[in-house]
Amino acid sequence: MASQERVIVLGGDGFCGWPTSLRLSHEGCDVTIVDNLSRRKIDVELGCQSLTPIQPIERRLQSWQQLTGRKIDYRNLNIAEDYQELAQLIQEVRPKAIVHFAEQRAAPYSMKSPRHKRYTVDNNTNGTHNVLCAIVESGLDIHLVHLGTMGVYGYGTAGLSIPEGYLTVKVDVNGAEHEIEIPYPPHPGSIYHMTKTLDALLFYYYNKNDDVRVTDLHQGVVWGTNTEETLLHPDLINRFDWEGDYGTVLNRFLVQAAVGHPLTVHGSGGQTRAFIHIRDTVRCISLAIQHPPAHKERVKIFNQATETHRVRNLADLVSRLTGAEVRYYVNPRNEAWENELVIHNEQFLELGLQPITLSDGLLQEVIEVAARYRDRVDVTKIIADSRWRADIPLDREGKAAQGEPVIA
Ligand code: NAD
Ligand code: USQ
Repeated sequence: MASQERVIVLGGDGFCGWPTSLRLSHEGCDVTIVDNLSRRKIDVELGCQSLTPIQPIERRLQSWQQLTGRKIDYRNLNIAEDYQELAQLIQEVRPKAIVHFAEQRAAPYSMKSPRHKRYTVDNNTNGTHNVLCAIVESGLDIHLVHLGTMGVYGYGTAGLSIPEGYLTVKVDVNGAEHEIEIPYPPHPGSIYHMTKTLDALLFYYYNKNDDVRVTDLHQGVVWGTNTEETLLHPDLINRFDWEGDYGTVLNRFLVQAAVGHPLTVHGSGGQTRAFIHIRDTVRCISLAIQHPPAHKERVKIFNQATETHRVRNLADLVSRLTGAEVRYYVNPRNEAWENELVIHNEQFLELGLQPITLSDGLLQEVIEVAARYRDRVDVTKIIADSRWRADIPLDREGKAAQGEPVIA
């Protein structure tokens, strides 16, 4: 990364945004974080806290400066509401790139109630639109790097290897066969995932109409917690979600094992998902900033995931490593009982990413972090109680038999 490049990181206080901000600063960028701290407020709403004791943003930034001599600026703005302030900030900073993490990112939280559904759509869609609109208003040549999700594709339901954003299809025009590339058909599985498909349409439009250069990173489930930079000092520790709404599956299983809770497999555990370690997340974002699309190039889409795993296999792996009991729960979600998932991810590999995988020993690191902070876990908040439909029974005991769907 060329030094002194200015980058704005929207959502830079969050799980992916914080280590990314540190990495970009370490690489020599002048980083400005924008975050309204909504994620910290949602912790209060849910009565939970990060497994790891995260420090207030001011202290995080002060420690980073003391340790490295590098200053990161911070603005508390709601990008979905404070349009004028956001537009002014962009004019002031004149960034080369904006990295956009600032969305409500939990599928279960987005399905909790009408209020949560509406908040997720308002926050995510308005936020993304405001950023695009402010980039155009600024008249500056800014590359927008957005964190999307593998979930926009619907996890391999078509039975093919999922391409990086665009699908080649054959169409019959007056008896002659033509090959065209279309955006992969959206197939979201929650209100949250749906907002990412709406984002994609906003990117398509602003790219076509205003030539805004956009990279959309279709990221898989992130696991792990530490990066090289967050390990420098306890004040820089990254957040670690484990409860029923925000905790993602592998990190949750590792925390459950640490506190002696059965591993909460939803349904048969036949769901296959794509995964990436947080250290690869920060590497990928740095690579994406260094390789922007050209002018007039369509939205560049990367599949930001390094391997795929079936949920019950992850549970078995964690059980083998820790001795935890694996238990099958009624799936609170409306999702395929079993699915295969094969993905293309060559673009980042061609740019030099050397993927971290589950076999690289970093599971042990997460097991140690979970053991160190297990006293901060409220076990009553472990079960996911957000249901996709009112007719799905809430299962707090985990008595669902594997192979017997409770809801078809
Ligand atoms: P997070 O909730 O930890 O971080 C998001 C940050 O954005 C929070 O600090 C929050 O306060 C801030 N924010 C939200 N709305 C805002 C607004 N309107 N204005 C200003 N700040 C706002 O989430 P994360 O895990 O870091 O995820 C970041 C992005 O990566 C999300 O867009 C998510 O969809 C995507 N992603 C995450 C994962 C994962 O497993 N964590 C996987 C794939 C994609
Ligand atoms: N699951 C369990 N038990 C649990 C938790 C989850 O069996 O205790 C299952 C879920 O039912 C689902 C799978 O594990 O089938 C993944 O769930 P998750 O909570 O780990 O991930 P998800 O809801 O898909 O969302 C996460 C992030 C989101 C991101 C997405 C990437 O929260 O921001 O977009 O991963 S992806 O899954 O590729 O769409």
